[in-house]
Amino acid sequence: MRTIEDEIKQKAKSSGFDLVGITTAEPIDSAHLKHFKKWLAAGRNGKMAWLAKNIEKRFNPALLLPNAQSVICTALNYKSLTPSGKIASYALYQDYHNFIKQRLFELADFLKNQILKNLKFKICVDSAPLAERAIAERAGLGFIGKNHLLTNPQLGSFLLLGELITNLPLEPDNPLPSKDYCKDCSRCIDACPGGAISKNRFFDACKCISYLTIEHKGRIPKELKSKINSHLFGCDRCILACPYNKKAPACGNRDFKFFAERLNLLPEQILKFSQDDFNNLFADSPINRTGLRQLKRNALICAKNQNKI
Ligand code: B12
Repeated sequence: MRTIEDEIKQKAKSSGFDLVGITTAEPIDSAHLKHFKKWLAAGRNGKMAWLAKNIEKRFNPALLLPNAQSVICTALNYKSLTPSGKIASYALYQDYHNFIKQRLFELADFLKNQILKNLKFKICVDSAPLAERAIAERAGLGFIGKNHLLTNPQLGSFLLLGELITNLPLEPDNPLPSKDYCKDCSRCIDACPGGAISKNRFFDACKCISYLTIEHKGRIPKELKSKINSHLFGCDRCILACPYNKKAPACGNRDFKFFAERLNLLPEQILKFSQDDFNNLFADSPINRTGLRQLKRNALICAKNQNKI
């Protein structure tokens, strides 16, 4: 017999998600909170001061939605067959925040109409204070690898996450069997240009090319400029190095729009961009939020690294 949980999963998959799992709204294992507090205290969040707000909420979905009972966790595979090397793969597609949110709203409508009229829900995609990888891990979507990414043994870690917290009680899924999925592999640690990933699992955002090119405003420390190499926006090196991604299938969702014209942008082209050029190319992109000024800052560093100016 088909259960409500089966119907929810089928609905989510038919709207384009590659993975769906359910967990309770109970607090996330306190080891995560402990790790997070230690991480902040060590200043590894760089200038992302917003991460120090709502700490308790981040690890307790019930603080994000009163009377929360369940969390429906989803993942969208965004592996590109043609990675750019200069622009992080996720930014080659349309803005995933809107894409995922829209589909989670549709799922909420479905639940409201079919299952619970009095449905209360909260949608989280990236910006909400919810530890998304930890909750997705508990819902059985994958394990958190040494590269700090939620990794599914079959689909790899080119996965974007989104959650629907609801007051609907649902039967939770089990996490994957507990084992050392990365074993003694250290490819992501070796591949990280800035040395942000280490064996002790203490991620140093200040050394991450993604942080430096996307989140870090203002001047980039001199000693890190060469590490940026030709990365104009974000970095996929720790993902590309992961063996789980070698055999993973590419994104099969044709509705998730891919912009091939973003693949081979040159720093010297970006340096000449007007605001209109920028808007035309990145209107529907996570790059839009970062803005032209910061993209030009990155382009200047890349151009100098390549001795182009
Ligand atoms: C801040 C942030 C960043 C920062 C910091 C990254 C980081 N690793 O924390 C920066 C700007 C650098 C960044 C970069 C990227 N990000 Co980001 N980011 C986030 C955000 C908003 C919060 C992450 C966070 O809480 N960090 C806090 C620290 C403490 O996390 P952590 O050190 O990894 O530790 C956590 C776990 O790994 C685990 N853990 C680690 N060590 C240990 C040890 C013990 C003992 C235990 C129990 C647990 C544990 O517990 C911690 C808490 O859950 C999330 C969205 C969200 N709301 O969750 C997206 C998110 C993690 N990012 C995402 C993506 C796609 C990226 C990039 C790939 C983008 C790119 N290509 O440029 C890179 C990847 C860099 C990397 N290897 O982590 C996706 C990851 C999807 C996935 N498959 O996992 C997320 C989930 C957004 C989304 N909705 O899809 N990101």
